[in-house]
Amino acid sequence: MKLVLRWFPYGDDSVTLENIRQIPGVRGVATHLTRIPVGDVWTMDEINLVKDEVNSYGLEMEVIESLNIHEDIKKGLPSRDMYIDNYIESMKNLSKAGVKCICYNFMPVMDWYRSNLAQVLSDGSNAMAYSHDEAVKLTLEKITASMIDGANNFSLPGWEPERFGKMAEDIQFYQNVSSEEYFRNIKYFLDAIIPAAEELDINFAVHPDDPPMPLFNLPKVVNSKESIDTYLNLNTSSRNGLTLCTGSLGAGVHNDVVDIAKTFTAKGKVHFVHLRNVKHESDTDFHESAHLSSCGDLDMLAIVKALYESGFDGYIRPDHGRMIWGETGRPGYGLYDRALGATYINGLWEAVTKLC
Ligand SMILES: [Mn+2]
Repeated sequence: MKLVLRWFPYGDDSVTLENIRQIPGVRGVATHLTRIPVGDVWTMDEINLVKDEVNSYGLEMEVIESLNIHEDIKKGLPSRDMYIDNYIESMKNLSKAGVKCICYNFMPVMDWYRSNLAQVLSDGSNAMAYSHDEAVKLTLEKITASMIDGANNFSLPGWEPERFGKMAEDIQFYQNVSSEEYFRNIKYFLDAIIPAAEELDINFAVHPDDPPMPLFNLPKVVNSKESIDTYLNLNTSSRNGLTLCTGSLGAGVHNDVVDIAKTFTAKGKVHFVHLRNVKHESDTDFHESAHLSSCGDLDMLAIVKALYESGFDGYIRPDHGRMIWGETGRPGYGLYDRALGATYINGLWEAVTKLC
């Protein structure tokens, strides 16, 4: 496995590459060219600008998170073919730059959501939290306003400002889209890009819905063992794989994350892992906890053991951390708690490789 950390370029991150290179065991970053609008081609010049900066710190840029999918592809509009062509062009350029894994999601309208970006925990730290009862009562305007206000002036991945103006209209659009129709749009996309991924030696890794609970009656995509299976069977190439996000899946009390890790890693379908822990406050409500098993509801050792014993050889990153020691930054993406998470993951990995 290769350990990476998510990092945002163009000075849009409180964490520097100098910080990241000093975390033991971290080999590279998972990054995203945030200044290119969703749907446009990622040019060689833009890719190399970021890659050269990453490489200059002795770090690798083999993972992209995310190469976002234009809403017209998700909606199945005639313009999707042009956006798919652009997507493949970006993949070709990323491959030339040595990228091996692309994480993305197919969630309509909004990539992820929390009702509180800084819930104060009992130890005085704060973390992102979700209350389903609170979320369903909110209007779209209140939701977008709370995400912008809580972002501490950093961009939020998947909440690009150009999307805000169209969100209400997009939500309306999906009220008439059945789950079957939505999955046909996914298959259309996968059947177009997976042959390119095979040719370019790039693994595709879909990120689960985050949170797994439905909001605004939008189609859910990947939020359970069954839906992962359905998604991966839309195109059976090994390139059509999963980002096993333990926190996103673990937020659903119906999910056995150890079993999911075992099942899909054994099938060679897990290309990227986001390791984090969640603590449930009820069946639908949770906050993001420290990575340590005893801080949340997931058995992190059992998950890492399942990955190792099933032959996992992809990328792992610590996922969202809490804000601790007075740090401020992009919610979920501070330095300290993610560095502690990385160190914990290193410890778990060393233990399973030597003892199992
Ligand atoms: Mn994740």
